[in-house]
Amino acid sequence: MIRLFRPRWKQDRKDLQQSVSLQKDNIPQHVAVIMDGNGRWANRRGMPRVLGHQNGMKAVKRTTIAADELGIRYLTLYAFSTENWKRPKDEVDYLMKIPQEFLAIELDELVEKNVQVRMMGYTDGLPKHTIAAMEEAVRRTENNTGLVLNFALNYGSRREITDVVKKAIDEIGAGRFSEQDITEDWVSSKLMTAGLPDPDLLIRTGGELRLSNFMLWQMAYGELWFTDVYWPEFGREQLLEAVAEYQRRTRRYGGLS
Ligand code: V07
Repeated sequence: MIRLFRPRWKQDRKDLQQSVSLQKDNIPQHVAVIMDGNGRWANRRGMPRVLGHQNGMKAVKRTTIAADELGIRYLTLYAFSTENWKRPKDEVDYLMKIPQEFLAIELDELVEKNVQVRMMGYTDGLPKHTIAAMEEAVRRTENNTGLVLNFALNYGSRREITDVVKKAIDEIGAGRFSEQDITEDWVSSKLMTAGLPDPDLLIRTGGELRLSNFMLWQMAYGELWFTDVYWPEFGREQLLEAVAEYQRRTRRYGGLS
């Protein structure tokens, strides 16, 4: 049992006094996060939306460090969906600069902390500078053996699954494959998450209760945890709370415990 106390400056607040107790042997291996509520967080403060994204970047940093400390092995963050192109051009342009900005500040530390950076998503439509920055991060960390930090960028689950269907048809058409070869494991091995275990826990911040086209296949049995907290406010405490709740749930995979 590890006992993680609230920071000292919060200990005089009655409502925050309880500590979070976690079982060390039941930490979710793979946690996925829909980082929602950045724009609304900024609006609330009368700030431009981009400042919400800017502060969202800081939450990415905090959450990565906390996940690493907790012993989470894989952290997948939904940074940009295939639907986000519908946003105003200025905002999209700004979002596309974030990977570069984030990595300029954080990559050295990620390398040093033995974090392996990964990407999943479609490169079409992404600016060259964004792709180049991400490729550099992947290359510089590919031999790292610690936390896998997987960014979902221009990712959409239906498109991902549709691509696997097309691939199956190709394989059969080319005579390399018969229908019986198309198993669940085969499908999993052709998804963008190939090589990663399915998420054990999905966190969505910002109050919406939807999957929004994120890891539909992979989340067949994963636990869901929703919070009203906006992403820029998310950090170690909220992650601990989510993991504590995860540990309270019995996972039966459709069978009996
Ligand atoms: C983005 C900050 C977090 C809240 C969600 C929207 C805004 C980190 C990345 C990132 C992506 C790839 C990479 C390194 C960092 C990022 C986008 C948006 C597009 F290699 N945060 N973040 N990418 N936001």
